[in-house]
Amino acid sequence: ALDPKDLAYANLSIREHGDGVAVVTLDRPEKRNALDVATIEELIAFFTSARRIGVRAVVLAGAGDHFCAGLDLVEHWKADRSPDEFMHVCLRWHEAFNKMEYGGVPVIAALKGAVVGGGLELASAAHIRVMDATTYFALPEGQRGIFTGGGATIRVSDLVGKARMIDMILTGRVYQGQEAVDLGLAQYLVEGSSFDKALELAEKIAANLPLTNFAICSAISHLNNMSGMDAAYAEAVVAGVVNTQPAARARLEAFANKTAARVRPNG
Ligand code: 1HE
Repeated sequence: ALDPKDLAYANLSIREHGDGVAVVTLDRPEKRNALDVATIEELIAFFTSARRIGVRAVVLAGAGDHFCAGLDLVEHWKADRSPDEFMHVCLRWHEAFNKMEYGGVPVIAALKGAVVGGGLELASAAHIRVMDATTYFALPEGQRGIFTGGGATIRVSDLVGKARMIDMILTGRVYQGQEAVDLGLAQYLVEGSSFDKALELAEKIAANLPLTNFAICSAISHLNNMSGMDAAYAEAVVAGVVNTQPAARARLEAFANKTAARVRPNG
């Protein structure tokens, strides 16, 4: 079990659900979970420590009807920041989202309502996105007179392609429903609760070996940043470590002994 003192935050509510599955909830529903400086610092703290404190998978959710309204526009307006100050705000966002994407702990985002601006940047740093009938995606930055600063130019472009990302930020276009899945904004669209589905996926994923999940949720992103030659080499090195881990031997033996489940088509 995780130590409750490792899970005490103010703007995040964190509880353990099942063996090593941490449910991390953005907990400012009265502000539609807008990302202020304090929340970003808590995301950095949690995702920096997640693997060390024994977290095996994370469900990332939002309290209330909306996942996340993006940058706290009121805090930003009141602070009247200098360019240098806002650059450093953005660097902290990148620290948080890079810790998520490259940290080696699977993150499954349970999306509902608005997933907009920085909320979409946050969601796109997760490894799996689950949406429901209420979920909608947009980049309102163009309309607000600002620009993305939390990685949308990289991660949202990766999900939907550069041309669609440019259209989203130029026009404020909203994507929802099956179309959003078809474009790659989410991998799952459920009729019921995205949270229940995300939790089901997290529990299944947490049963994988942690070193295997580490490779999947860290190495793949790193490898994608490399040249093809370097990526193939590094993939071999990662596989050398992961595929010979002692903990994998029992699973391989079960396959050899015909006691392990076979891969079958969906019934
Ligand atoms: C906020 C924020 C926010 C709500 N910052 N306070 N993001 C946006 O442009 C989206 C802005 N938000 C909205 O469009 C809507 O609020 C929602 C669609 C998300 C929700 O609508 P609704 O009708 O449920 O709520 P509301 O009445 O608009 O807001 C409720 C409260 O949340 C209200 O505060 P109150 O004190 O007056 O009650 C709102 O001010 C507050 N609130 N969203 C601050 N975003 C690193 S660069 C990233 C750049 C961006 O992310 S830009 C995109 C910003």
